[in-house]
Amino acid sequence: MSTTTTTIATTPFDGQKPGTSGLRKRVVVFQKEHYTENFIQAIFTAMPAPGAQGATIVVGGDGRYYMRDVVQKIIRIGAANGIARFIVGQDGILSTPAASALIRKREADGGIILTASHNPGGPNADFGIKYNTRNGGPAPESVTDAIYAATRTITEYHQVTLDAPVDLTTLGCQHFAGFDVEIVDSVTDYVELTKSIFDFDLIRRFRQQSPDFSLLFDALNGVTGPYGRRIFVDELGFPESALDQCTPLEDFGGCHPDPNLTYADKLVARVEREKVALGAASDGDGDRNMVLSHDWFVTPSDSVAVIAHYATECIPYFQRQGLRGLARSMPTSCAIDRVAAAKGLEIFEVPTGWKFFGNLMDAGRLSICGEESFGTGSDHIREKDGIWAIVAWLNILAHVNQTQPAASVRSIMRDFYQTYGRNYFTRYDYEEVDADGAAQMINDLRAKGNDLVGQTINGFTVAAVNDFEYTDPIDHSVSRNQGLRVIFEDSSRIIFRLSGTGSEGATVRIYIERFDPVEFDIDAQVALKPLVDTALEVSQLSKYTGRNEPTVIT
Ligand code: G16
Repeated sequence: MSTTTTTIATTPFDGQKPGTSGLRKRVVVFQKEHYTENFIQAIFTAMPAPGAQGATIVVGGDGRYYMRDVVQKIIRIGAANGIARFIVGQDGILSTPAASALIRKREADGGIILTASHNPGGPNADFGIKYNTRNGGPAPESVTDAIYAATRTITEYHQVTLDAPVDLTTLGCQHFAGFDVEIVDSVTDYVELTKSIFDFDLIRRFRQQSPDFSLLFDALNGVTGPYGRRIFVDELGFPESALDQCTPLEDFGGCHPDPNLTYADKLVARVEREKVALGAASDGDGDRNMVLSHDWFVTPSDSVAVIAHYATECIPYFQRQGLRGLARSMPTSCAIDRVAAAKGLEIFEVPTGWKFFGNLMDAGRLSICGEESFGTGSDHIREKDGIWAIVAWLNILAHVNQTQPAASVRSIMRDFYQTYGRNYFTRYDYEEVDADGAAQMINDLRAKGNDLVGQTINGFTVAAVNDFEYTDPIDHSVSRNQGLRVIFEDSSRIIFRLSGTGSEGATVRIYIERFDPVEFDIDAQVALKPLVDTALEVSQLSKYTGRNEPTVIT
């Protein structure tokens, strides 16, 4: 099919700086004339060497409103910038982990993932564009900085003109003058990869031998519905009733597709009412996960630590290659550190953002990592992987039940605490507060940091106050101001951070952690109440933000 290339004059937009994970804004912002085109052009301008000419890229997203329009724009602008091959999920659909897996499997030069992750979708909600590099992971800051710089100086973008939109529904390769578009099944490669990691036979046997064991997977109307159906129902044999909200919708059915106790309230209620043994959810684009049972909520910080604890005992992928090292984001609880110490493994503490794990994985020093923000994963890909974490729990449950019949999520957690002690953890989010007030609060806290040292507040004596700074052990890049930490003499911590993924105002996050070596059964909110009060007192949060209650507690 013949094409012509046109060049369109444009001017820069303010604020096209990628955040924690790509550029996220309201759909109406992306719909402004030239706004999306500018950002896409900036990605191709800034693509790491050898650049866009002749490159292969993977394109797909979570199915949210406006995604299919943007897939067409990427193909037109990408082709005009020299992209030779676009590998696109059918109908534009690829979960974030599936996109990462595809970039790696096909040895593509990179990928563009269209998602605002757990943020709501629809004409009045959010959209997002994220660039991943050839390792399959989110672009590091050096690349996102280059993209941002390109958005600041852009004067024109290039696009090919096509007679009709590219057909995104028919599998196979379409040839155009100078480039190809290959439409691939969105699910198959990912399912094959997952089967190669876990012991599907063991899980099937466990399911057959444990008729009382029930699974409920809620995709929150996000992208993972078809992935969940293929894995949990077709492959593992769970009944169709084990699935809920598994049809991807452009607006996620009006829900907030974020797997936590607040936004996945339908799942939480059903798990309690129906006495479900393993309840699980993933977010809009499939990289986050939540795991719970009718009598226990597994914090993400605990979840990754438990998976690391059992990995080489029962998960074939880790039995084959061993554990190279473990890691967590800084605000994530230190439970995984205890596993690393017991196993004699390296442990890394990185800033919030999955992109910080990539270099360590590429260097062969990191196998399993996680974040308190419901992200869990391993070096099988370079994104966090919601379904991976859920299948990991099924694999562990199946394994432990071989020697302890009727072992449950709760009993596994109890055993874990008995071995390592319990890191109580909670996070308070104050969403969409006034950005200036939030920034002022952090600045003032930073300024009075040293004065706090030595003070005793609510019985906790401050040992140190500092801004987290990270030097990447592989490329030695430095990331500063990654969260303000108040550390107490008993090793309890309070961390203040502004989210990098919101689309309006600012979101303040307060992370609170306390270790208890012997008491495991206190309700986390009760165990942490004195520290929460301390955090609110130290920060004067309500004075700066006008908020008395958090939007979300996890
Ligand atoms: C993204 C990043 C995660 C990060 C999370 C929260 O997740 O990939 O690494 O932990 O945001 O970031 P923040 O606290 O800055 O909002 P996702 O699922 O939104 O891509």
